[in-house]
Amino acid sequence: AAVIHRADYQPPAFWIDTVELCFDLDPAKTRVLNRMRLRRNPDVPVQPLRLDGEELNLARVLVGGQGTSFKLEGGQLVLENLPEGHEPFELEIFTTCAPAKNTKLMGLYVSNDSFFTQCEAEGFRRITYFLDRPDVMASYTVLLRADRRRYPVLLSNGNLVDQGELEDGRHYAKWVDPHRKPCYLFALVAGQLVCREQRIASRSGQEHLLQVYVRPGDLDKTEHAMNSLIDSVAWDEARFGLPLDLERFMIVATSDFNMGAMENKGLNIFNTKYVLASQSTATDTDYANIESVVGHEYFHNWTGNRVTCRDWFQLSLKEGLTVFRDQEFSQDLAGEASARAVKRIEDVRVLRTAQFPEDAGPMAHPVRPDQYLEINNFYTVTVYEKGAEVVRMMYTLVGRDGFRRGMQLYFQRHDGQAVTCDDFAQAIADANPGSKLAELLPQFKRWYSQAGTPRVQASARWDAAAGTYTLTLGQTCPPTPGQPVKEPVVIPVAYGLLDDQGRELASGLHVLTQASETLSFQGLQAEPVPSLLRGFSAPVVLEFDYGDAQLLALLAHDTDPFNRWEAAQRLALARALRFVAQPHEPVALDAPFVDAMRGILRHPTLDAAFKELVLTLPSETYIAEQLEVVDPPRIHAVREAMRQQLAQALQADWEWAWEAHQVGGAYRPDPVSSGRRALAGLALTHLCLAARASADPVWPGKAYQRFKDASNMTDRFNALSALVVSGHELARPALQRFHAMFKDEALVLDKWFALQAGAPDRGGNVLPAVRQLMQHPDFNIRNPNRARSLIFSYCSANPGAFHRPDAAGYVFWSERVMELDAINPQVAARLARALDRWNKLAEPLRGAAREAIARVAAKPDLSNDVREIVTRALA
Ligand code: B3K
Ligand code: ZN
Repeated sequence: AAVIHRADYQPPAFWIDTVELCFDLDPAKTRVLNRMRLRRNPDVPVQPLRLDGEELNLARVLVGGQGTSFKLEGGQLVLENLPEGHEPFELEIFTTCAPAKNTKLMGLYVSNDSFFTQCEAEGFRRITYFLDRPDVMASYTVLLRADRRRYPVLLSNGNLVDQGELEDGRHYAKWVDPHRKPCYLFALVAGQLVCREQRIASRSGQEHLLQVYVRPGDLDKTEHAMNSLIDSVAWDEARFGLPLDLERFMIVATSDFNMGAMENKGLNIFNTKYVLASQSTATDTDYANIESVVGHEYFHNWTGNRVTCRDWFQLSLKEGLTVFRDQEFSQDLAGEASARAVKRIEDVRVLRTAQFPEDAGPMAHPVRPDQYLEINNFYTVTVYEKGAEVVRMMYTLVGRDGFRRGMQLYFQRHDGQAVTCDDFAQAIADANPGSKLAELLPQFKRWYSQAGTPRVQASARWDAAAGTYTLTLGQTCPPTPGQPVKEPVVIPVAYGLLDDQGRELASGLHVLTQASETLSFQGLQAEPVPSLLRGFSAPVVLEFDYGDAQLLALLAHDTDPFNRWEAAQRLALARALRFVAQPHEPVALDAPFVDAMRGILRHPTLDAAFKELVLTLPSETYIAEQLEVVDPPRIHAVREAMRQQLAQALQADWEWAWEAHQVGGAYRPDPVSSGRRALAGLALTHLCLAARASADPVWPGKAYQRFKDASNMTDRFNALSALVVSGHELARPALQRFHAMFKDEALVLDKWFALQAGAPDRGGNVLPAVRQLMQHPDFNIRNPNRARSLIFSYCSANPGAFHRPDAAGYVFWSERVMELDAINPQVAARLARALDRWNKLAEPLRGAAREAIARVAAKPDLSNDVREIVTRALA
């Protein structure tokens, strides 16, 4: 297979106007008749038609009803003797495929006796021969035929126009999608499903039918997903003037799914993890994730489906923008400013712990990549989350109303088209003449073309005699693979200056464009404290040599909640880095830091959710990113020791926090209640940790009691987790009991596996436990959720346990990557990325990790997916 380059884009040689698909669904052998109307693209030189296909059995090809000659070349079906001229002609292709054998979960596959499809990015070619590229948009008519008893529900995109009985206990359903679409948005579902439905009216009075389909027995877990969908429809109409354009909008849940969910036109297919919720099985975080993923897929209906991508290099056109939209949706639903800030902090935490490392490692790529071997490897945090930050910077530069105008112009210009990231940026800029974005557009667009996280170096000078404060802001960006030299980008820096009483002396937005710029402030009485990059106004690393006193002042007074949290992170990070660098000194937290933490925990007015974020130490991954050479077990030991000290030093405060944040009444996953439960949970963990030191059984006993009596999964799981994290002996019976209680709840069992695989390592005990859990009757490596819950939780989310000096973690990793690659290359390639940062590891880990990657790379029959990851890692 060859590397694909963005610069090689060519428009298609043919257009496909209409597609009629007829399916005879059978798990072993499904027959697909594909009747298309095509015509030559007049803008392209005359050439053969090359249709993509994969793992298909070809039975017949007819052109205009007549047999024709064809070739199969490298998987493609090549037709040379097609009618000349530009008149449309009819092409019929008859193929079969084997959905029951489809373990890759791309194309048409079977899960729990039902049929599902996944076509993005290039799965449609596993269903029929086609121009499998997003710039070919066609009108679809779909006829589904299947056994009535086994597959009573038959769904596809658009409107149901006909249904009825056939011979031999079979039945049929015919669907017509009123909207043209690229084939990656095609979907079908067939099986024994039940649905919750709701009729709604839009602002204009238009009626719509919303449906959420699940397996019988799961209906009582669909209320939250339905409510999230209703909220999404209303939000997009209110905030962006974008209405639902379909009579019927369906969501279907499946437990075998490679990712979170898929925005197929009118027929979204979801991982059960992002649909099913009840208070007894789902945590507050699950509820929040469902809301955001339901929103995300729904918002794709405009940003992705109505306007789609010209080619897959433009993926962030729809993904970055849609993540930005789902983030705004969740913030708007959260309501108050403080709850919005909590969501912003959570989003930035994801960006910095997952995207920054990606941008600094072997897989670094621009938001709009330039090349790929396997496009599925580029559904990344860079394309999604950094892409969303790029959209957010545009939003910051043109303002809320300006951004809405820009979106309107984007749809006016491009509705029904397949376009590029440039087209989007141009529309936002053109709708805002005179804005900084319009003025700086070519430079701004470097955010799309340059990989790597820019660093902003800030320094300050205080001239007491003149009362002048001067800030110098510089920017640099480290080289990334294939991009040795970087140009300056446009960096919106939101800032404020505080006096020593915490009063705000100045605030504003500085748009940094040069390698170095100076700002000065006159007439000040005393040296101010700078609050820089408020709200995380750009996806950069801010380097400023803050002193403790300044950070403590920001933590106490900043009006920007993001920077208040950030001040605490910086205080904790500075300490963690110091301890990591001094392996022979004891890890001892200083009183000012502990007192500041106590001050936040006991603060009379701050939200519980915000307190929980401030009192959570920076993650091991984030600490590791600050270092040139990384020893993950050492970082783990330092972070654990810091947490242990906070547990003991603040014991009375944690006790107060636990008591004061109990939530009574009916369960509600709203931001206030969730925040209280989160803080109480954090308190309980610290109390169990403190009990470890004193051997006092009271708090572990209380945790066990709470674990047994909890009336919701959040409290129950937090209590269980407190026992596991503190390593208390009650963890074992609690885990057993938890399994017995939820043995029939797949999503809860995933939590059970994940908790054990992610537990703090004590003398190397986690890997043997993981190996043993691989033998558990409930483990199944073919189910992506289950594989992720056990294998990924260990390899990707538990650095202290994974990076063992004996390299046994790496051996386990290489075995699993190769085992999974034979089943499901997409999942295998994700796992392969667990060793992305091997080059930074301290010896002997570094050498051992390299060897493990080389072992995988040496396997002869690797998928493109895994090959691309390991090749880049070793480059
Ligand atoms: N667009 C899909 C992701 C498809 C992934 C293909 N490997 C889900 C989403 O981003 O909404
Ligand atoms: Zn998306």
